[in-house]
Amino acid sequence: MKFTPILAVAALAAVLGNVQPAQAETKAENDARMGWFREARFGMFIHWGLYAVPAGEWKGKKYGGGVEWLQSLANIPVAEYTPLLEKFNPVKYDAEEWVRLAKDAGMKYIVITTKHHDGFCLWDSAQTDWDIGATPYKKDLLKPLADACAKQGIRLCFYHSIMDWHHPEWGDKAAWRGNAATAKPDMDKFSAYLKAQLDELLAYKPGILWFDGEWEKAWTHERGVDLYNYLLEKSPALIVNNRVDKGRNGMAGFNTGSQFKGDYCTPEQEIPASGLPGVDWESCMTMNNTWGYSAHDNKWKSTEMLVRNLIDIASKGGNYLLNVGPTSEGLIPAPSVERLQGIAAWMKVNGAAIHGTTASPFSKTPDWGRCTTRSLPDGNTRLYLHVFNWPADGRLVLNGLTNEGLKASLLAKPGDALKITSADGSLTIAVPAQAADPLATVIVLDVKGAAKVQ
Ligand code: FHN
Repeated sequence: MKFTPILAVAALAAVLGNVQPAQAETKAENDARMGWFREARFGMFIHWGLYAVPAGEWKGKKYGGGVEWLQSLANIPVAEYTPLLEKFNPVKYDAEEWVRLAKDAGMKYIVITTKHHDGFCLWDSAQTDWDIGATPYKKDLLKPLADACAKQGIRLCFYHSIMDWHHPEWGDKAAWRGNAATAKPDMDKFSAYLKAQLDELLAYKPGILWFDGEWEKAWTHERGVDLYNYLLEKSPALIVNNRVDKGRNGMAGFNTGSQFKGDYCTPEQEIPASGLPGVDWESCMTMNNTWGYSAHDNKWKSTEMLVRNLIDIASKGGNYLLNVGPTSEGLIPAPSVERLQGIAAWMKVNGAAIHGTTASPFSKTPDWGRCTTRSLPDGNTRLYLHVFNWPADGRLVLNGLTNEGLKASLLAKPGDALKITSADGSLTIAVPAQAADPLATVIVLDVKGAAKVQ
């Protein structure tokens, strides 16, 4: 897990202020629009497309990293990549099962790749034949997911790559694409295609449009601003990430200036050292080392690491977007299912310590674990203490917490009160000899008023 040095994040905070809200939107309107996202804290990312067919191998060579990039990694010209259409036939696809897995794991939204960089579309678009309609499967893959999400109360959200290696008018050419022959690509034509496809996708009423592939020079800040405004005009409740524009600072994902559009920042494969007050953000991460399905990438993170990533991110006021890469038959890989079920077991007991919480009041990450916070209707504050390192002496010391402690217990055993003492500007909780959960044991502590930490 890579941490952004605190200074860099602090410097960004100085520049950043707030991520650029929609035009002429009041704080109250922005709070209303972003409310469900902040409450959610946890979502499922799905990278699915033709790249699941070769699954990270091409002409006998295995590729590492994000194998959704295989066309580029293996320099596969469009003409050679196109026959993959014939082999993409997800007959085992069960959208209901996918949504149930996500819901059980405590994920409140699902972001699926409607189109990745290779330009292949998971729905039958009127704008192109380079889509699911040209495969043996033929049927729209997004509609069953939309129906299952609606049925199970999960927000359906769409990833959409701006960069499009298949479209002849995409303005950044690379010889291997085989369509580099377009001498002067017309980005106005490409933008019209992009908007026409997004109009089709808006019909599914997505909660978020998750843009990506904005970094090539063909896409400009001006086009990003225009697209953001176009979408918010059409769908005022929509949330759009900061990759619609050109503001993100690489994988750190935070905007480098308030002129850039986007409703939240998007660190990738990393968790910032601390959140930024007033800035919405979401860390997207894989379970192994690839977004798209790879038949040979078995470097799976442990369930403990995934749960602790979720806790770490929530304690900094961010969301965790955790990825699965389904096979070309439509199955989520077994190791991913196993981890989602492990997360579900922890969330079943501890979900209240994640959903609807806000960042820790401790400016420094405690060495015993992490803290998430909930303001209570009576003006008091509930602290969820996620203990990774259980105190051997039975005393959990919260350095600098100067509030009066009202009550404490294990989240799993609300009826068994734990003794609270305060001295020398710290609050101490007497805890049982053993941790209840090796992944993280949560202690609930209610304190008087707003949390005060020296
Ligand atoms: O190039 C993509 C990559 O394939 C993957 O989709 C990630 C997920 O956020 N985004 C881009 C890399 O930043």
